Amino acid sequence: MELNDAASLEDFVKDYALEIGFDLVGISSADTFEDHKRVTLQRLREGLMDGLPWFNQARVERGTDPQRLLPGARSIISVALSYHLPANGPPQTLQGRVARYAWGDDYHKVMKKRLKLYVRGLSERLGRDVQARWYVDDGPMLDRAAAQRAGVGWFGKNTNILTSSHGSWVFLGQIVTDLELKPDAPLKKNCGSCTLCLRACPTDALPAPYVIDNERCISHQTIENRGDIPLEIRPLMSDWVFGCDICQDVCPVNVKALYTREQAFKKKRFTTLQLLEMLEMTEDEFRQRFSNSPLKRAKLAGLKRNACVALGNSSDPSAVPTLIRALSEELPLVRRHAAWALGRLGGTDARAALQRALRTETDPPTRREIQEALASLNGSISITHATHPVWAGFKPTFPTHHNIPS
Ligand code: B12
Ligand code: SF4
Ligand code: SF4
Repeated sequence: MELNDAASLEDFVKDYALEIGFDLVGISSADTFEDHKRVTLQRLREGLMDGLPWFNQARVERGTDPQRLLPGARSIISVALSYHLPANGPPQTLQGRVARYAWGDDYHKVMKKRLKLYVRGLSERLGRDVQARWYVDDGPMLDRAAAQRAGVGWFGKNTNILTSSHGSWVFLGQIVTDLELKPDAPLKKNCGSCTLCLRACPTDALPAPYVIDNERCISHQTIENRGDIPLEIRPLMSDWVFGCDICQDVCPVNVKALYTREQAFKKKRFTTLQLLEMLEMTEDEFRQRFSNSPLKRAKLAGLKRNACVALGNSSDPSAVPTLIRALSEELPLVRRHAAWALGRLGGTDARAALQRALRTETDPPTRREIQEALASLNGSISITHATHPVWAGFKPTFPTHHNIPS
């Protein structure tokens, strides 16, 4: 695509983005995102973004002001790239489920490489040094607010950006640039009276339309949380070990979403994880296996912790021997979640192993977790959720499915 072939500069910019491999593109002004800043700062104050220490006021203020990202910014080009692939059948027993966005290569690398090529191509084709900053996910911009303003898609009640052609199965990227471009209009679409996602979320992480309570979201717990998963969330996580797709799987807009054309996402490298293998993985193996995958974000300790939770939810007693070995894991975080899982699976071997572990365990929170697992095996709970260190301070506003005797 050359400038001379296009009817306008805007058409050229958009056609070239599609030619280089993005699925959708739109343009918006470089004005500040005043409304989104206000809403986001309010969410921060209400504690709805708790658990993400890096997502703070300074970041939001900077990310919603394009002039602070690129002095002299005139426009924002928003792109979307699909990662949608046909669904797999339900996972086998002892497998954990991975959210679709992480099935292939690391999208940050894929998108940023392409955005860099795109900006370089723009400069070459326009015969001038185009000033630009580009962001995908880990930048300070509110990617969804930019995509919405550029008409790439509209906000769904599950907080994701929905697109007409590719549903919500898209990654979003932004280029803040000094190119003066006529903006596109936001789409006049919305969810109407549908509330399927709000009702499908197993942890009530969507307390109202367009609102997410970060700490209740399985995606947060399995990926971003570096500590213990709250006790009441664990049984609700089912077999999700990295991310969660439930509120997108039920979305009617996604029914006819086109599939990705991107080779890096077509590979289906990690649609599931073998839970027992995960629990015995070494740091070296982890680095080798996940170096170019979004899964590395959870770190080995996080994936082992998540594997314990999924095994605890599996009702499969064949997991017991591996979980018993995990009681001697180096990391107390993993030992604690292994103890919880053994308390859920039960059986004489699990009980004996928990009793043995209690004799040697020195880490106080882990000791308490073992005691609680033993108590739940005995049909009574020695430490109440309110006083449990993991549980204390957590907002107990939705029903718990933990093993509390009636
Ligand atoms: C923090 C974060 C998370 C957190 C918090 C999620 C959240 N909703 O904020 C957690 C870890 C839970 C998470 C999970 C996921 N994430 Co995430 N995440 C982000 C990140 C880094 C920041 C999001 C943010 O700014 N949140 C602040 C809150 C306040 O924003 P918000 O919930 O979108 O609220 C806005 C709207 O509700 C709107 N609004 C408010 N009131 C109203 C009223 C009306 C009527 C309307 C229309 C709108 C509206 O204004 C708010 C401010 O913009 C972005 C990348 C980025 N830099 O933007 C990716 C990003 C949002 N995540 C992404 C993905 C793919 C996911 C997951 C699907 C991954 C998975 N499968 O597990 C899940 C989806 C969970 C969900 N239902 O949202 C994609 C989303 C792509 C898309 N199609 O929308 C992004 C954009 C990354 C990217 N560049 O591709 N994520
Ligand atoms: S990703 Fe899962 S846990 Fe998070 S809001 Fe959607 S359905 Fe709920
Ligand atoms: S499931 Fe329904 S309410 Fe939720 S995002 Fe999709 S269309 Fe909107």
